[in-house]
Amino acid sequence: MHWYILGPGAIGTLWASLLLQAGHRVTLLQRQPDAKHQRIEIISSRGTSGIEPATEALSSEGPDIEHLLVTTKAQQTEAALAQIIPRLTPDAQVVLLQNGMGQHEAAARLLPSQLLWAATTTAGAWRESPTRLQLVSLGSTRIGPWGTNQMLQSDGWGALEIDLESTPDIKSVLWRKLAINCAINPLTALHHCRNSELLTDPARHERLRQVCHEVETVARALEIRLFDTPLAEQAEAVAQSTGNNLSSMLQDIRLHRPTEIEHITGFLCRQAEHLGLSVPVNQALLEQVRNLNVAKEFPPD
Ligand code: KPL
Repeated sequence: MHWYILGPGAIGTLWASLLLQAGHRVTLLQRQPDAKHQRIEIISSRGTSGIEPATEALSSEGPDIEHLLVTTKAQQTEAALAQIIPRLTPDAQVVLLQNGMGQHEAAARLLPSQLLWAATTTAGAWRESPTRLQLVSLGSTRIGPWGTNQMLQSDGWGALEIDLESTPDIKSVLWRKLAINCAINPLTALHHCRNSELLTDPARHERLRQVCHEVETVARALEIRLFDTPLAEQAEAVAQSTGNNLSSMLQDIRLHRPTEIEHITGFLCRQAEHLGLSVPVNQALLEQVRNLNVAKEFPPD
C-alpha cells in the first residue's frame, strides 16, 4: 500500500517510520521538499535508526492518492485537504490522526465519497530538527470509522508494531482525550508550567477541577461517557504521569505557533453554547489563550 502523509511533524514522521517498517510505501507531502527522498533519524531508548521516505510537493496535481494520513494541526485540516482533494480517488481511505475535535465534521463535508477514519494516539515524539526525531514512547493508538458504526479494518494498519485497537465508537475516545487536553493544555500554556506544576499550586489545581466539572456537564448532556472515575482524578493522574512534559499547547506558545485552542477548549465551548449550558471557566481560558496567541507575550523561562 502507498500511504501519503499530510503534515509530517513529529507524529507524521513517526507514522512514516511505522508504515515503512510494516512494508508500505510512504510519501511525505511537503510545502517545499528539498529532494526526492528525505533521510530522517529516529532516536529512541533502543538506539538510532534511519528512514528514507519519498517526498513530494503538496500540490493538487500528481499521482492518485488511495491512502492518506493527515497529521497536521487540527486547524490546518481543511486548508490542507482542499489542496489534495483532486488527487484523492473516490474510494480513498483518509485517516485523521490529530488532537482536538471539530475538524472531523469539516473533513467529512469535503470528502463525501471517501472513507474517513479518526484516530488518536498517546505516542510521544518531538522533532529535534527536520531530519531528527526523538521518540519518547509509542503509547497507544485507537482508530475508528468516522460517521458510521460499521466495524471496518483500516487498510494495512494491522501490521503496525504498536498498541493499536479499532473501535466502533471513536467519538467517545476522542472526547476522553479532549477532556484531558481541556484540563491540562490551556492552564499550562497560561502559567508557562510543566504538567505536574498544575497540581503543586493550589490555585491552578482548583481551576483544573473547575474545568473538569464543566467538561463533565457538557459530556453528560451529550450522552458521552467519559471515564469510570471523575475526570479531575483522570486529569490529575495524567498531569502526574506526564509531569515533566511541556504540554503541546505550551510548546506552540513558546515557538510562537498558533495553538489548537479552537479545537480543544473552543470546541467544548461551542458544544456548550448549542446546549444552552454555561461554562465560564473554560470560556475565560479560551479567551485568555486566544489573547496569548495574539499578544505573543511570554514570561521568561
Ligand atoms: O496530550 C497532551 C498534550 O500535551 O497535548 C497531554 C496529555 C496534556 C500531555 O502533555
